[in-house]
Amino acid sequence: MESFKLENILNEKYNKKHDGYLQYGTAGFRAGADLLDHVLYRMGLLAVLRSKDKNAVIGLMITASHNVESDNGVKLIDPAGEMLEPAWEQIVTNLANVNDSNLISTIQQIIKERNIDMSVNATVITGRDTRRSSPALLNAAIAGIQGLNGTVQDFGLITTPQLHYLVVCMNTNGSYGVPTLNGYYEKLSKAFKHVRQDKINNGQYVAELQLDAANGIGAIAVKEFHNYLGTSITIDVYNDGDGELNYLCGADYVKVQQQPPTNFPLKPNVRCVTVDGDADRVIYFYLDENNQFHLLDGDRIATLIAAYFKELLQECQLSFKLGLVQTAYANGGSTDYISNVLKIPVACASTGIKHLHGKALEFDIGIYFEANGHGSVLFKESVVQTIKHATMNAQLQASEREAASKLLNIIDVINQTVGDALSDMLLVETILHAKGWSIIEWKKMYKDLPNKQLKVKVSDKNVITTTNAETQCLTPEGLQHGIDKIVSQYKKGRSFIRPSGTEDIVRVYAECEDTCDLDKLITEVALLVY
Ligand code: NG1
Ligand code: ZN
Repeated sequence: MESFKLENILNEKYNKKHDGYLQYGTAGFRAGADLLDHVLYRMGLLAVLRSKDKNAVIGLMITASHNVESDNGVKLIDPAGEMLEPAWEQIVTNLANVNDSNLISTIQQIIKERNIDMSVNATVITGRDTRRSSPALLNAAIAGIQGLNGTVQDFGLITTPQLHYLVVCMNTNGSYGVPTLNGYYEKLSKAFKHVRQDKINNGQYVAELQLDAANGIGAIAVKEFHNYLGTSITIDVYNDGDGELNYLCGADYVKVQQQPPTNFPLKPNVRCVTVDGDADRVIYFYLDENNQFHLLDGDRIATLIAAYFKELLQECQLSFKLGLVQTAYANGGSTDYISNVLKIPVACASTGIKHLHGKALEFDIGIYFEANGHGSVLFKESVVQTIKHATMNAQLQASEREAASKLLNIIDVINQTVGDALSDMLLVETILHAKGWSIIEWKKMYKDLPNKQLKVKVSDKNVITTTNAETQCLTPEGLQHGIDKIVSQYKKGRSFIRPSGTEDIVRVYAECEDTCDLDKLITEVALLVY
């Protein structure tokens, strides 16, 4: 492309108005919404380049997920629904931070270095969460996309996982699903209803649950789901948009604070579920008859799925490499149960869905979940074909074919393109229904070690670097030695420190056998960086 055409991309409205440095982190750019106008504009430009580079549809999602309402963010979705390729993260970070006077030359450099054919058509599909700042940021992104002559298709208010689904459907000519929101709701709910058939309740399982939507997009999506799910399940929605986004509610709040959301009626032993601001994380919880709060997080969800899939595979006499991927935040109780009781291999990945997703692909059936409730299950195409054959294999017994058919339908309940709170919720409901379990039976599977997370504000979080899937600190010197010394004094003690990729803080995690020791352990470790 000649440089005179590139001059079109100069747009005063979206000039950079501050000097702060922004980094494309674990989940794209996140910052105060007022700092992001030029970033969104430039991400629009970049999404066009990426689309041309891959000759495929790229997604651009405007959200800051679980962050406060005043923050916002953007992430790009690559053609197969995965997070932006790591090699491009530095390119994106650089583009977001250059001065306006260097914008054209930076774009030229990207085109040259990546050898991008500018004659290829570019399509970018966009979506946004319910933040007040999102529409203006969307306009900035659209201006950027159109500035480089890209085609935009805006899906408006949608959940992050819905945009991932749409990107994949579009890039696979519909073979993964119909590339519309209707297609998404239809695919998941049809499979969900098919597995439970007309039997709504089963054993201890009652098809009713209460959902905390974090005052975010999840409320809109669940209400839409109602139209497709019919009477198969009743979901009462709270924090459905009247209050402030993520404030004293939502999956992150419930998980980190280990307490129920506000504005939420609690009845003993009723199954409750909470999602985050862009509906990609899901956590279950309940209050027992003694008013004790119980949390069933991503580790519990992963364990439930793994145990059930193992059971189904045995029932249909199929043998695949089934594995589970966690992060260092996974409770030691869950890891122990999965590897030593279920005897399913467990891998540990760095925080951030792209790391878990990548590792899960190494298994035939890879289940991955962050403890915070973000996760999915991935099936190799050859596995799906084998299961399909088993459903029609006359040499198998009827019960074996039935188990295969159940498995096949369950695959369609799952949004394999990324962790999806609502799809994961339907999957959990499907499994609890099949087992005839209430939330209490589910909770009994294993015992969590008492655990806690703290956020510590430090002057420069990046002085802390880590290794071994973030379980150990490399720098500053002596920090890891300090952690080891403290941890060795606690039974089943484990603790680690890492800089957050989404907030300007350092996270401290600790677990140990005795609840009474927990505060002391985590405080001692936190003091090492305070
Ligand atoms: P950071 O801020 O890097 O810890 C958090 C979550 C991640 C992931 C991202 C993206 C924890 C401890 N960390 O990342 O798991 O979900 O946000 O939303 O929950
Ligand atoms: Zn989220």
